[in-house]
Amino acid sequence: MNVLVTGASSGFGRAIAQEFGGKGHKVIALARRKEQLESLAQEIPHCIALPCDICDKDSLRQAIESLPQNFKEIDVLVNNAGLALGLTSADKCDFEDWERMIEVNVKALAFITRLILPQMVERKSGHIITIGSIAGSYPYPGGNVYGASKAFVRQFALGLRADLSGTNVRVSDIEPGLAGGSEFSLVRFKGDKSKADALYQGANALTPQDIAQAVYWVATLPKHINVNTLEIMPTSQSFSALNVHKE
Ligand code: NDP
Ligand code: 8X3
Repeated sequence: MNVLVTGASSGFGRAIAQEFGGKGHKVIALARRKEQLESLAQEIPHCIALPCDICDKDSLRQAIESLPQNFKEIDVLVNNAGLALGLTSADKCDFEDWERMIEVNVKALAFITRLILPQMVERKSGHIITIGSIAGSYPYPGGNVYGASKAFVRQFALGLRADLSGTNVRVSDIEPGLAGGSEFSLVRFKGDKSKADALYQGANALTPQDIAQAVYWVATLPKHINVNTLEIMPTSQSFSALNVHKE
């Protein structure tokens, strides 16, 4: 299979690229940081590094068009690139953080999907895999726009399923909970490593490899099976009572 992974320079995306690449699939690794992509490409027998900002529509279109002939047919698009910025209450947070999350998690994800889908529909074959989050289903303080963007991802994936009826194109939304081993919290806390590390201390969180294996499983199931949504938490994470504020 030819697998295009967005956000392949770190965390889940890198592990997903390694998982598919290690099993003999051809990987197109997309992210902004070229060096990280090139070091990944050296580990994988058939891998192309595609340095690109997915928010830049023209560059993205050109990058996809520039792919060599044997990488042009995308069998699996893994929409993994995404970020959370801040964990501040909606009345106090930085509006630019909200805009950035919407740009990357919502608009860029929708655009790359729109770019790749026609070739899948034409071939009557393909799989769009989105990386949503439990934050799209369960609200938490400070999750505001991040959670809303992931609710979009979930509903977009389900909506695609409806549109793609009869095309054989599959769509799956993988929804992880707390996962360490990536740059997610470092980005969310704007480089504050001690804050990021503290979140995972003793939590026995999910790892990027856990998510990569789930993505690989979903993508390699027999063609008549479509996993719509797959919610995954570390065993250590569970639900809590709803908050009631008392005077
Ligand atoms: P990382 O920060 O390690 O990875 C994010 C990736 O997205 C990086 O490779 C980054 O690459 C890429 N990216 C960000 N912005 C852009 C852009 N504009 N253009 C291209 N690539 C971009 O975090 P994770 O691996 O943890 O996160 C991956 C996905 O999983 C995200 O969508 C996240 O929301 C989701 N998720 C994470 C969870 C967690 O607890 N870690 C849990 C649930 C979901 P670069 O900077 O080089 O561009
Ligand atoms: C990342 C998981 O719970 O930090 O999407 O929002 S969480």
